[in-house]
Amino acid sequence: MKLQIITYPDKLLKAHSKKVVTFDDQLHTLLENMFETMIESNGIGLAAIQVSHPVRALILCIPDEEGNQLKENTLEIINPVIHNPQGATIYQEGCLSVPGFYEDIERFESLTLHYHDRHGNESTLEANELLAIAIQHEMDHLEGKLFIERLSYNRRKKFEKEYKRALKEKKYS
Ligand code: QAP
Ligand code: CO
Repeated sequence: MKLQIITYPDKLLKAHSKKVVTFDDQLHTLLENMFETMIESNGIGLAAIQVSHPVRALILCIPDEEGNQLKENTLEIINPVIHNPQGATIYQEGCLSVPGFYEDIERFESLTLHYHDRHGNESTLEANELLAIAIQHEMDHLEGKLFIERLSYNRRKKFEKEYKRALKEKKYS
């Protein structure tokens, strides 16, 4: 089932997501619905809060060399914690909750992630490049933070102006 993605400036996006404590069918259904929602919306990452569920769960599906997003390549990440973040890299980010807007954001270049899978089993992964960037972007959502909050004062002002105009024109609704 495709879920509705909430968009900026919806205040729920500012909520702090709570730890997942029960790894049950309800969580699995949420993850399935998030996958369908992300793929149908042409996204590579989605946090549960973006579909109005303030729990520490996110999914990522980085396209392969041919640009295909395979379900078996999807990462389901619950209660993540970043270890050993290193380096810096800049990437032009977007967000399904901020449609039509993209800006350069600086992130750590590599990191180790500790997390749980959908069954509650502990897992670890080493990430760099786009995966590392996507993890940091999605983990910001768990703290109620959007990438636009990482823009400089002037770029943020430019964003607010452009975004408000787009909303008025009802380009996205
Ligand atoms: C987060 O973002 C991300 O504005 C995932 O009209 C971004 O999937 C991770 C999207 C950059 C790593 C690097 C945005 C789709 C998708 C839009 C997305 C839009 C349609 C964003
Ligand atoms: Co986002």
